Amino acid sequence: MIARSLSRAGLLLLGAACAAPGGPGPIPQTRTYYIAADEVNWDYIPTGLNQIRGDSLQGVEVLIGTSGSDRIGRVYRKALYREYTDSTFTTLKPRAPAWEHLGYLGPMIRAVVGDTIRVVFHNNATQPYSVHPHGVFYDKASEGAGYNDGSPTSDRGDDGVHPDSTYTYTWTVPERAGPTKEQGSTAMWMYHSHVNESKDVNAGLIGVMLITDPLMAKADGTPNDVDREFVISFSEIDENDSWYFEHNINTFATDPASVDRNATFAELSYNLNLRETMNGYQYGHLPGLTMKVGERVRWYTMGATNFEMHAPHWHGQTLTSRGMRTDVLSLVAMEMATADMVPDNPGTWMFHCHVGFHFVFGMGGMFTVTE
Ligand SMILES: [Cu+2]
Repeated sequence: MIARSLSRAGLLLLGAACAAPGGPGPIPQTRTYYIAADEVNWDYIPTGLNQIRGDSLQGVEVLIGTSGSDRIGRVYRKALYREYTDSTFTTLKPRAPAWEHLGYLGPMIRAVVGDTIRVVFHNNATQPYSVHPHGVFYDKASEGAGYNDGSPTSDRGDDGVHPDSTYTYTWTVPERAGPTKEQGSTAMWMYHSHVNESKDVNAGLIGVMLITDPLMAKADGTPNDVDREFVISFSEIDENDSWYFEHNINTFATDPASVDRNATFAELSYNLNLRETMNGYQYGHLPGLTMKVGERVRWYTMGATNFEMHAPHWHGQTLTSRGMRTDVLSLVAMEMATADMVPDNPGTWMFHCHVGFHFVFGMGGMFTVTE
């Protein structure tokens, strides 16, 4: 506790030395986010086409992208974290165009080392859900996961928030939640529901946090050495293991009785519900990846919670990551990897998972670099 207080005091001193005139600079603050779990229908392939080829779906893509007597198709009921303007949870906060690409991911939670994050969580869904963060500092009343840890009842309200209920999670952001010197100005973490970790995340409840070094933070908390940030989750979403699997069969398959609910991982009918996505989009539908030549672009990537093994690959440019020049990263389950790019090659370029099966099953997108 003493160490945390000292580091906070140190940050305040540094903030006083570095803050821009009139600006709050890195002076610690509490950042409050109003986030609900909402049940919505999600379309993995909004145009129904393969946008990478610029052509109709073909072969197995047709089975993935269209419903039928014994299959669900491209639309599924999901539970997603969505941001609201205040504690009444009546007005959705519009997503800024720069973050349109987040897709099915929850709202971006941003903070600076020294800040406190408050997430006022309202459960609009039909299932108990929680908000469990990675990286930041939490006590047992804000962990968002319940297990045999000896917590008293008073510390268990966070474990699973019941439908139509609200709970406030409080997380502090000490230095160990921020970037190391080698990482640069920002660190990436995630948050997700952890009542039934696998079913909750496959239902869609996952999002990302970005933590900035206070010495490199602008007044709004964004890093001062980056022009454009993109967050891409290479998510294998196992709809067979979502809370809404039965609902989706009964709603979207035209002959629900004919659906094989007990298919194994080795069977095609199982794999049709294993959505290989980037932020919940398949076959080139991830929107908003636009940037200019010469901009300092930071890419945050991560895997999801299944049998993940991904190889994000950018065409046409190179990046630096972990001190190495590369154009391919590697991700296992819930792993996070960051890379910096200064685009020098204008055009529209493919950006996809290099695992062959994943790419065939839809894990591909494109980004555009303009002059
Ligand atoms: Cu992959």
